[in-house]
Amino acid sequence: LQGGHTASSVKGLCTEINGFSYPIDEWTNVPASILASVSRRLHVQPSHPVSLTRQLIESRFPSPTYIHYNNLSPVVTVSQNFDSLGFAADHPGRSRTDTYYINEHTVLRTHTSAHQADTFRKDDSEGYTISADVYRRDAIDRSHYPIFHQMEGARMWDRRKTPEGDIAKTVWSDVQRLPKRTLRVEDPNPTVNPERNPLQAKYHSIEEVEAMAAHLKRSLEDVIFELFSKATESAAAIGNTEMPPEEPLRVRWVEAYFPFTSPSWELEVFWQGDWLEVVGCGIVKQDLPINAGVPDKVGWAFGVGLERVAMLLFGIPDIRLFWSQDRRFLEQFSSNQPIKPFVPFSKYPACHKDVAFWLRSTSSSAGGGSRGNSQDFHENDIMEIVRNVAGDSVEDVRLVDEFSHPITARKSLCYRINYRSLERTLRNEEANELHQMVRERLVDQYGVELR
Ligand code: FA5
Ligand code: MG
Repeated sequence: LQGGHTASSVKGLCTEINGFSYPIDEWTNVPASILASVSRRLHVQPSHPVSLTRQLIESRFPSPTYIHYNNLSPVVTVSQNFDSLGFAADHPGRSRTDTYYINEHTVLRTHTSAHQADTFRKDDSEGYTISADVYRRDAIDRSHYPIFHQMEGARMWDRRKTPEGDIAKTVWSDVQRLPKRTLRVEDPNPTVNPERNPLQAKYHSIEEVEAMAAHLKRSLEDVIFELFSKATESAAAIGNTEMPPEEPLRVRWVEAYFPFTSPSWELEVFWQGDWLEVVGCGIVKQDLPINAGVPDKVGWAFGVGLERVAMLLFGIPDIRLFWSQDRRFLEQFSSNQPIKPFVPFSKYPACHKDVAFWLRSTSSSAGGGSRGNSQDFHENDIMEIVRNVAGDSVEDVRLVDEFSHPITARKSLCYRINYRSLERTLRNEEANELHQMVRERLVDQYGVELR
């Protein structure tokens, strides 16, 4: 498997992570390849682009108002990751096909929001950011990786510290102190929508939520301006003039849903011809501060994908590159120089190989979900096998064919695996060997019948 030295390993009936030992059980699904990367912590590696991006965003949330946390352990309880945030018991994010379980009660966090409740409880500051590695069983392609980095941010106001407990006026005066940037902002929806984006009327007045929403939106627009005006300069420097620097940057606010905020939004940025979702955010559901023993605090929270921003900022074309230890990658970034666009090293040849198979027939798969979601096979399962066998030597895995036998109703899937290293040319025998191993594991682990 990838990664020679590691701080973590699966040993006997326990998993060791950063010196702590966790008993395994029938929920355990964290492979050694993931454990081997837990110690990498790209968000705090000096001069790494994920770390530089973190620092740029943190600089827009200055102390003493905001405290910056960068060292929280990735091992959290199911309760921290899901229950404390109000995720329903049957939320798909909880399933073993989507989340890495260390055991029944313990997971690798799937988002930095896992620390919201604890931070509200412990932290007496007005705001914070939390940057960290997060883990998701997910598809394989150029913008998805099973480990990525998020930054969570929050700003809270305390009713006990404001006259008559009404924080609207205080928040508006804080809004006035935020920088006002020249962005073209599209924000067509009212702040609340009774069905899709409701006010938490039991806890907040509409005036308070209008004020907090303005503070949230203005704060994030400031971050986007800071980052993307730098990225624009950087793109112009390499002659990429698809977005001329003199045009104001376009952003738009879109209604969203998260179990732990209401109302909620996503912020999208118009970047080189496309609208890109970069941030999810909203007004914190009051259950969180109430359950954390700080019922008088109200405020907003956001979560941003750091790789997604870094890819735009530095023009990095493939998310696997962040994990590269190749000097041709690492030496292009430095905290002492302005944002400089990444110069890709030569692209090595791709090698496509298909694997087609019949799923084991189960009564539940007849007429069941799409994309191979029968009871004993999920698309993320083949993604995981490919990752464990071939690591970063695979660029993407795509479903290219799917059909059900007209009489037996058995389902057939065909996936195309694109073998391509970022660092060297793969020999054909190497790719064949990897592919053979993927085929064998599909049979061994999921009982499929190869075609
Ligand atoms: C969340 O994770 C919420 N916790 C964000 C949030 C925080 C909302 C606080 C409200 C309040 P989401 O699953 O959309 O939301 O992920 C946030 C960002 O992570 C996405 O916008 C995207 O930039 C990034 N992201 C998601 N999956 C991947 C992946 N597999 N690889 C790389 N980046 C990803
Ligand atoms: Mg999202």
